Amino acid sequence: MTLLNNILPEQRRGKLRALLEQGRQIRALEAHNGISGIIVNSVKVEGECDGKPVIREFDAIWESSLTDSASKGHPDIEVVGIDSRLQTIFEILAVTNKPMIVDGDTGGDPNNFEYLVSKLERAGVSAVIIEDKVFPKRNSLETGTQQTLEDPAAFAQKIRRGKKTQLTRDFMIIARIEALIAGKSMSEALERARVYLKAGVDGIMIHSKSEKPDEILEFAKQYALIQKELEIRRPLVCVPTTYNQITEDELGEAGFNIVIHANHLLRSAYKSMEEVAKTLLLNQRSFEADPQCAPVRSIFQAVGFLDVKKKDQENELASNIPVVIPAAGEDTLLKPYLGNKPKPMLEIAGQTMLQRQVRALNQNNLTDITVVTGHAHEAMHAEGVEFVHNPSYENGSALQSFMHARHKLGNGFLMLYADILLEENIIAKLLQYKEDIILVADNSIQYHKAEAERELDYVIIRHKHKPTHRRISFVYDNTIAKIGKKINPETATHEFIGLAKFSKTGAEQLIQTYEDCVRNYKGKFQEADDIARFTFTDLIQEMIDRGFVINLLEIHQGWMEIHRVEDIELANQFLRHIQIPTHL
Ligand code: SPV
Ligand code: MG
Repeated sequence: MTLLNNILPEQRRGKLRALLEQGRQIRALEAHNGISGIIVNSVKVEGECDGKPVIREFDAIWESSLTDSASKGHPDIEVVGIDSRLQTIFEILAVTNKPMIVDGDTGGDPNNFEYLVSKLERAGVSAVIIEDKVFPKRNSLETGTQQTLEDPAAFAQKIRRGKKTQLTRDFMIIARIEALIAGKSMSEALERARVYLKAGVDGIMIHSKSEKPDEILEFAKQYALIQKELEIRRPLVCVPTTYNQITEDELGEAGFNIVIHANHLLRSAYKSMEEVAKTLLLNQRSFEADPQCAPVRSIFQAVGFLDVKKKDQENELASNIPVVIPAAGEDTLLKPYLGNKPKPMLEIAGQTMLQRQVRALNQNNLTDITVVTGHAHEAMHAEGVEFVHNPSYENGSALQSFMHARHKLGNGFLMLYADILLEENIIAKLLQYKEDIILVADNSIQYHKAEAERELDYVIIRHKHKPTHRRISFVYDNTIAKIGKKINPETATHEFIGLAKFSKTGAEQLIQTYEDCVRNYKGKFQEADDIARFTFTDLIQEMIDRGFVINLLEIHQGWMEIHRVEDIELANQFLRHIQIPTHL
């Protein structure tokens, strides 16, 4: 269902009468379900007339008994009950905003008709057309079908009852004359029109199954005289299914105010569906049927799925996306410096690393922060953070520890390594991107040689480019081809900084790949000697190999990794002057 055409019943109901009162000729097309309603509502052709642009579209939706019944696999004999018809009517109303004219069949007996009028008017339908036949009617188009006409006085009484029931002036009741369908004379048809007009009907439909328009044109001529005689102007309606060589303009000139194309979407859909079904049988595959089918994306567009996707992405941006900080492992290099503390508790210029990370996240409205602990977890603390402990952190991989926060990952998340300090604006920039999986990577290794003793998470992007200036830039323009510590530093274009964002879809892809790897692989895996110790970057490389798109947000500096004692001293120097509120 698309919400694009959302409209209230009272806003829609009066549209048909208003258009008619403006003197507009109404072009209506049949709809039998939501998606055909969307087509009637939205299809346009554009052209030019006398140098001026012209747009032609349908003015109203015809909710046909023939096509509603047929789309449910039933004959058009009033066997599809009113509740089922209403269901279709609501379905179409929910996705359209143009006026709807409902084919009310005979309208049932006067009591039934009152209920029908009340329900349709409430729903925002603009008009109902009822035919002067006896319930249960037979469709009008098949020759040789027995057609039993209603007594005109009884039908006029039904019209009066209906008119009394409606609450607004907006709603219209139109009487459909079936005399010509039943083989009766033109004078009987005209006499019926006179009786129904006197009963207060809002318009007349003259139906015919002749292949020539002659009889309805004759009716229209005489109808003009009756209107003159009664000093009223009430719209005249026709359904040119059998006499379809006459144009709307010609019908308009003859006095018809509403032209209904009554069954064409169902008939064309039926033909096309049958052809596609046969093509599939003949070829035992759907490839040959593709040209006969709309692309799936066109359907997604029509029914509003692409809007939903867009809103989901916007919602994700605006929402407090969970952040997971894996911090279970022990840092052996800094052990003498850390003592019994875990690395996130390392103080840099008076604040722990974790406090600094929490502050940078909070400044981006990210408050749902989970830290996975392992080594020295008793010493881990920070306000506003949920801790999840992995007691067996020593036996498994860092990824296994990360998956202890699995309950936070399902709807999308941010992952942040515990040993980096970064400027808040890097997080802000990352939050703006809508890609399913995006890793933040620094391009400064393109300007200086990597230090030999440091093991970096190197990245090679798909389309290597040479940046022309050294200012901080956040130009996201590529996807990752390779990631890992064993990449030749000379060929690396970037360094992964330990910050990544996953949408709901991206998170699903990551988790599924992780679970598949854990279940099905043994021994060496990507760069890991053993799958039991595979890392985040191993998993990302596996995803790349499997064809998932891993995007890259390029930055230039603005972050640092605390890896060696020198890094701590450097960070102290940089951050000493920055005041951080103590409650963080
Ligand atoms: C319908 O579309 O259901 C109609 C028009 O009533 S006709 O089928 O021509 O009777
Ligand atoms: Mg009908």
